[in-house]
Amino acid sequence: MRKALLSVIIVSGIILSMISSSVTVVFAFSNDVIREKTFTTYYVNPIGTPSTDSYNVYAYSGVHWSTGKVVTYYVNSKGAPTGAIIAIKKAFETWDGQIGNRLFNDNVQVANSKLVGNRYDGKNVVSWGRLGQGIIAQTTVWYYTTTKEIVEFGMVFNTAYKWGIDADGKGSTYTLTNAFDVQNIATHEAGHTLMLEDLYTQATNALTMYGYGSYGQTYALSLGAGDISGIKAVYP
Ligand SMILES: [Ca+2]
Ligand SMILES: [Ca+2]
Ligand SMILES: [Zn+2]
Repeated sequence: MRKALLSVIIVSGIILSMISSSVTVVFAFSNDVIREKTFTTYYVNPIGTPSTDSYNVYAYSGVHWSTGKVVTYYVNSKGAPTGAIIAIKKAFETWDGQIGNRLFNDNVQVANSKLVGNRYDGKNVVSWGRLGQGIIAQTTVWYYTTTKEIVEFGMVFNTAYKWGIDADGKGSTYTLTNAFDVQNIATHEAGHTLMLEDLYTQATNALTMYGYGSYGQTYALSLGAGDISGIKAVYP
């Protein structure tokens, strides 16, 4: 188990966040070992005007879905706003559209209320549930350490926060206050299911893989230059 903790204090006074990542060995199966990696998205106050989304940088772990794999996932919308399933699908398909729509199954499975997004149970599940303070969402990926192939993912959105759907679905006329747009955050989390990693520098704050989210944020709906370079590099 590896843990990295980094405290970030932004001196203008309001933001105090903590980044942590952990890798856990789940179990050994035949000659390979499955590991679990969880990505956590933390709340920050709005960043103001974002930088350009033409910034071309990404971070990639080396872990990936196997060639030819079609990934089917379930959405448990209990606790989610109306329209969440469509918003989740749009988030995944925003990435899929960059690689010829070959990875994520267009037919989203509607999950029963017992399926949750943080369990290694043979199903890729997106759900809403209670997470810790300051955490917007968490995505977990299970993968083989030897082949670096992904076995399963899960995603949980924190019900401690309000969630909504951007009125026009584009992000240009955001109307929600004190709520996170489902598609905006889901597009970031979907990037983690591809094993793209968080970016934290100020210059990357308009990219989808920027590691923080804030109320009213909608620019992660569309991919920036670095995001597109990332998925095309991982899934050429
Ligand atoms: Ca698709
Ligand atoms: Ca699961
Ligand atoms: Zn993230």
